[in-house]
Order: sequence, then structure tokens, then C-alpha cells
Amino acid sequence: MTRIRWLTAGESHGRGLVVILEGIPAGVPVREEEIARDLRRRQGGYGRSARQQIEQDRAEILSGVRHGFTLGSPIALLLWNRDWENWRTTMSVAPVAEEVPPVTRLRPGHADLAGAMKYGHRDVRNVLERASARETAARVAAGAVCRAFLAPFGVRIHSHVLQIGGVWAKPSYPIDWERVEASPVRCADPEAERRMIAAIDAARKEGDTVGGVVEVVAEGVVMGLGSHVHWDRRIDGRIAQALMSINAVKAVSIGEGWEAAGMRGSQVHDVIEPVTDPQRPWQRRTNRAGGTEGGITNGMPVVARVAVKPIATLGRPLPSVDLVTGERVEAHYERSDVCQVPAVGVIGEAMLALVLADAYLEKFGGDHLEEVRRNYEGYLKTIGPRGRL
Ligand code: EPS
Repeated sequence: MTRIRWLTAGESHGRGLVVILEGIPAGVPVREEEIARDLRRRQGGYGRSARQQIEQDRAEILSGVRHGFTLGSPIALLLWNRDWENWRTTMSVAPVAEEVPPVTRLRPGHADLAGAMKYGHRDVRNVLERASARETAARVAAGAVCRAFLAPFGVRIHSHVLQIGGVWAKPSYPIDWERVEASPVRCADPEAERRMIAAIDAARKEGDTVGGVVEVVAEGVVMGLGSHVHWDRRIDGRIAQALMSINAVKAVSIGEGWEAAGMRGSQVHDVIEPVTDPQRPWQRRTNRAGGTEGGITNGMPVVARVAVKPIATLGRPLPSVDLVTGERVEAHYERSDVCQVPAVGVIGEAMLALVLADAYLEKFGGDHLEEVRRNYEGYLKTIGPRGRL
């Protein structure tokens, strides 16, 4: 990121999560209730563990906001872990008198083994606490602030589930976002929703887990974010990195992605329509490119798909090895989700909001929202057909 800097801290069963977000201009309306809304959306979804009944995530704004508007100074957000009460000894910051049994039964698919070797730990808890997707609550809180910054520019970010446990949705487009929000698996297709829930139930019964695919969509994104001129400025690369960094994500594609690789060029590229309305130049009837061409947004919705592997903590654990003895054991089991795919959609929205907020600030600059808006509106006047300007 070039204009926004942000860092999260916190362990899954530690006292809480902290995020500091720097670079958001002054004058952006931000409310704790709005952040809480996205945090609630992340916590929902059929197939989550009992942990979600303990937590009721809420971010307290500690700095950077006054009387409901950002100041341009760093925004610090704090989310307490309610579960901390049950982990005071296990996760104590200070040394404790009693012995806390170490976790040594490695879970295939988790950060346990590589993390323990890399950091020199003898207790896998020292890895798993931070590897946990609990950290994504802090990302969602930061993303909610970015969403508030983007809203005045007409950017709306959504997500929906396309697949869970091998069950594919056949949603009708445009997606009914209200239906998605009301769906326990955040799916637009009611028939698929029923079968996805059945797949989650079946996996739970067998002590197993399921993954899936989500689609993250940003509508109203202006043409011209990112750049073709250098690899690390390409918006599609920046989006892919941000989405790939979400726990358990194994693939990210933009637009038609993998499918486009098998089609002919004539079937893939989005035909540019003649300009009839000067307010809405450069329309396309299709959006197979997913809103980016040459590493630059092209004014169509940004559409990214994210493939999520099934969670690595299994009720019926896989055979594994003990970290200390090197001998065959069953992998460690701790209360866990059966399916977190719907939550990945909400986390993906936050990551996309962070990338887009950064890209808007890069393109339009400014220390106050009104300054960014002036720059934005000035630019819009320049993007019609060259002969008509
Ligand atoms: C997670 C394991 C579970 C999940 C957790 C991620 O936690 P616990 O061991 O406390 O049951 O619930 O996700 C969250 C706490 C969350 O808020 O998303 C893991 O091992 O990654």
C-alpha cells in the first residue's frame, strides 16, 4: 500500500486485537455502530464454532476520530476478546506458577509445524494463537473505516458465496444483495443454500470440514486506479495479494479468471460501446475482465473470486506427528469451525476496501475528504471521448 499504512496485533485468546490505520484523510464520517455492523457480518455464517457465541465483536475507537469525523491522524481501534476470561492463565503475559501443558500434536494444513520450526517454539500454541483467523476481525474493523471513506465516491462493496463443500450456486445476476445478507451461508441461490447447509451438517457429523468459493464485488469504482507502468502498481496484483493473505485462501482470480484461460479471445474480451451519454462514457455489456485491464480499473465493477480450503482443525483428526517425540499421534483438536467460507466473503470485502481506499488516495490525494472529492470531480471531467472535451 502506498498511502495507507495499517498494522494489527493480538492473539486469538489473548486480551484483544488492536489495529492502527494511518493515512485516512480528515472529514470522513465514522461511527462505531457502522464498524460493529461489519464485525457482526463476519461473525455470522452457518458452520461457525461455539466461539462466536462467546464473542460479540465491537471495535472501540481510541483515536483519530472526533465528534464523528476522522481527524487525519492515526485511527486506533481496540477489540476485546471476551473469551480471554477463560484463557487468563494459558495466555498470561506474565510468567505463571502453574504448568500450562504445551500443544505438541501438529495439525496438517495449519501453521503449526512450519511456524514452530521457524520461530524455535516447543509449544505450538505460540504459533496457532496468531495464525488463527481471529485476527481478521481487526482487518474487518479497518476495512469498515475505508468503506466509509469510499462511500462518498459511490463505491459499494459486497460479497456472496458461490460454492461450499462442492455445491455450486447458480445465482441470477444482478445479485440480490439483501437476500445474500439474509442467507445463513451468504448465498444468492436459495436452492444451493439448502444443499450447502446440508453439506456443512454432513461434514460436522463426520468430524470433517468444508471449504468453498466466494465472490467479492466492488461497484461504482472509478476508471483509472492502479497502473500499467510497473508490476507493483497493477491494481489486480494488489487486490490478489490482499485477498490471498486471508487465512485459508488458496487461490484468487479476477473476472472470469481460470475459465477465461480456456476460451478464445473473441469470447473473453468486453466490447467497448459507443459513447451516447457523456455522463457515462465507455460502457461495456459484459464484464469478463472483472473491472481491470492492464492493471488499471476500467470503470466496470471489480469482481474477484477467492478459493478457501477446508479448515485444518478437524473433529476427527488426521494422523500426524508429535512436535517433541517425532512419533505418530492424532493431530490436536480444539473447538473449531466446520465452515468459515461466508466469513471469508466479509473479510474479502474489508481487504478490497483497504486496497481501493489506498488506490483512491494515490490517484486523487488530499488531506481532507473535500480535497479528495475536488480532485476526483476534476478528473471525472477529463475522461470523456477526447474529441468532445
Ligand atoms: C480458529 C479457531 C476457532 C475459530 C477462530 C479461528 O477459535 P477457537 O479455537 O477459539 O474456537 O473460532 O475464529 C475466531 C475466533 C474468529 O473470531 O473468527 C483458528 O484456529 O484459526
